[in-house]
This record gives sequence, structure tokens and C-alpha cells, in this order.
Amino acid sequence: MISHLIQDPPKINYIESPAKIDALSDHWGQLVPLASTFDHVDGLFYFTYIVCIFFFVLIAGVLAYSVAKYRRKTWDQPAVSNVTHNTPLEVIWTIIPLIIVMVMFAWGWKGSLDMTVAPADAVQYKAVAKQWSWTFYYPNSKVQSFNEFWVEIDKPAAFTLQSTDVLHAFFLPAMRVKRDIVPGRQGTLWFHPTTKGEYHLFCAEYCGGDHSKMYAKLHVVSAEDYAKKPWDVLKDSTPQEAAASGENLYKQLCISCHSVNGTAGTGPTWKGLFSKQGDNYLGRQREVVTPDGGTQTITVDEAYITESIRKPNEKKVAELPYRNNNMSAFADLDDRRVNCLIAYMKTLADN
Ligand code: HEC
Ligand SMILES: [Cu+2]
Repeated sequence: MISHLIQDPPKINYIESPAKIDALSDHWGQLVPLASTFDHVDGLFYFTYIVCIFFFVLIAGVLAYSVAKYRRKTWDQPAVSNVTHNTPLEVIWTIIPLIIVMVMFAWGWKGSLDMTVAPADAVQYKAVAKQWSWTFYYPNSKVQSFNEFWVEIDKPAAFTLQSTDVLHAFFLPAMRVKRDIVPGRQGTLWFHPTTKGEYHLFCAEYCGGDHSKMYAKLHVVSAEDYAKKPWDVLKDSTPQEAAASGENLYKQLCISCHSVNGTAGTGPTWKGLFSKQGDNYLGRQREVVTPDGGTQTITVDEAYITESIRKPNEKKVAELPYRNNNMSAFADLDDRRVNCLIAYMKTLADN
């Protein structure tokens, strides 16, 4: 990790930046339009906000007034008052804020219970967070989606939350839900989407170098569109289609660590993994480290790449700094998608 830090930072061009997320920048730091039934969050948010403004103005106002009114006007002016305390006043300014924070606590506690205890008829999804992408699992579907997910309008959607590496957080501002994802523990969270559209999911817990790139898109669609399983659309019937789908997957899942133009990243570049000899692709030689610490030299091929994706620690690239950096396993990436990625890697072959 350290040797990686003292290297030049990787120069990678990312797709779509969160800075472009217009819906969030147009609200003066206020809430984005609500798209779920959790309106109590807005009530609590604005209550807290107004209480803060009220006390800020009150306290700063009394302070400014007193500073002006009771300032020392001449050098030898005696103190105006020698009052050191006032019991009724102190009781009042303890009890009133106490009541206000108790209200906030009870309101927040209830709201947090409401969003973690899903109704029995909710559709059960799973969201897995890893550095630095999101994977979504659907009920009755073998296929997952990456950094993009779909739910049906007016159907409560419940999510089991998991992390395969470090702390992340699942934050969907438009649905008014947010929850930390603690590695080794399962979180739950649900919401009832009420408005069709596209919404942004953020990771709201700093999780390493490319945390700010860890966001996904939620589609709330009609029952009819949902029935078409939009996440299950993968075009791979020709080598060209497969390579294009592979490039898409690369941009969703791998771009934060691997470049395709030769620049170093957290992981090695994919350029030159293969070279083209006539109609054949020849894998490059790689020195790798096995879990027992031994090294071997292998030739890059489909099996090695598949293993590198699903079980990256079985054969780690020996070259520094890569051997000290970690890749989170994509254990569930299905064969079709792995093959698309390989097809894409082959398009990066040297001639
Ligand atoms: C968090 C950063 C990270 C992400 C995201 C990531 N990788 Fe990696 N990858 C690494 C690191 C670090 C290595 C080198 C160490 C090792 O071999 O485990 C590596 C190695 C590899 C290798 C072996 C490369 C070689 O030159 O021998 C392949 C293949 C690979 N990754 C594929 C993928 C694919 C496909 C994805 C996306 C689905 C992906 N990686 C996402 C960090 C990452
Ligand atoms: Cu994060």
C-alpha cells in the first residue's frame, strides 16, 4: 500500500462524474425531491434545521447586543455587574435544550427503526459493496447488475447490505435512506419508491482512494418494464458485441484500478496482457505469488484471468507495487460476463 502511495498517482479518466449530478447541486444543500414514502425524514431534517437557525440567531444576537452595550467605554470604568450565576436561568437553559434533543432523538430513533424493519411483502434484494463498486442481486434471477439497479414502482424494496472488504455506506438521498455497511455483518434497509425515475446511490463512508467514484444509479420503473428484467440484458452473441459489453463492465467495475493504456494504477494495466500473432492471441508471461508465498511464472490465459477475477489471491501479480495491493474478489461474476471482459482485454492486444 505504502509503495503505491509514494508512486505517481494513477492517471485514469473516469466516466460520468458525480459533479454532474444536477439534482443534488440545485438545492442549496437542502434535500433533493422526495421519491419514497419516508417523509418523516424531511420533517425531522427541517425541524432540526429550524431549531439550529433559531438558536444561532438568538445566541449570536444576545452576544452581539451585549458586546456592544456592555463594552468598557473608558479605561478606568468599573465592572457593570458582579453576578456569577443565576440558578433559575441555568435550569431553564438546561431543561429546554434537553427537551428539544429528546424530541430529536425519539423522532430519529423511530425513523431509523422504520427504515430497517421491512414489511413482510417487500421484494428482497441484496447489495454488496466493495472497493469501489456496487453489485446488486435480484430475487429469482441468476444475474446481477453492477453500479446500476432496478426496482418496481410502488413495491416496497428491501436490501440486505454486505461489504466484502472495508466499511461502506448505502445512501440513497431521494429515498431518504442511509445505512453503514460493516464488514462481517449484515445490514438491512428498505424503502417504498413512489416516483419513477433515476436516482443516485452514494457510498457515504470514506472507504479508500477512490471512494468518491463509488456511486450507482437506481432506476424506479413500471411493473411492465421491471418484468423485462432490464439488468439481465447482456449482448454477447458476436465477438464484437462481447468486447463492447466487456468494455462496459470494465467501466463499471474495473476502471478505478486498471488502466487500458499502459498507465499504472492500483492494479496492473490491461494493455499488453495479450499480443496478437496472426489470428491467435498469445498471453504474456507473468511472475505470480501463490498464497504459500512461492513464486511461479505463468502464461496469461483465459483460466488465469478468470481465476484472477473470482479469486485474486490465488495467483497475485509478483511485480511491485501490485503484489502489495489488493483486489476484492468478484466471486459471483458469471461466465458470460467474464468472457466479455476477456474479449475486451484481447482488443487491447499489442500487434
Ligand atoms: C480495488 C482495485 C481493483 C479493482 C476494482 C479491480 N482490480 Fe484487478 N487487480 C487489482 C490488483 C491490485 C491486482 C494485482 C494483484 C493481484 O494479482 O491480485 C489486480 C490483478 C488483476 C488481474 C491479473 C492481471 C495481470 O496482469 O496478471 C486481472 C486479470 C484483473 N485484476 C482483473 C480485474 C477485473 C476484470 C476487474 C473488474 C471486474 C478488476 N480486476 C477490478 C486491483 C483491482
Ligand atoms: Cu466509500
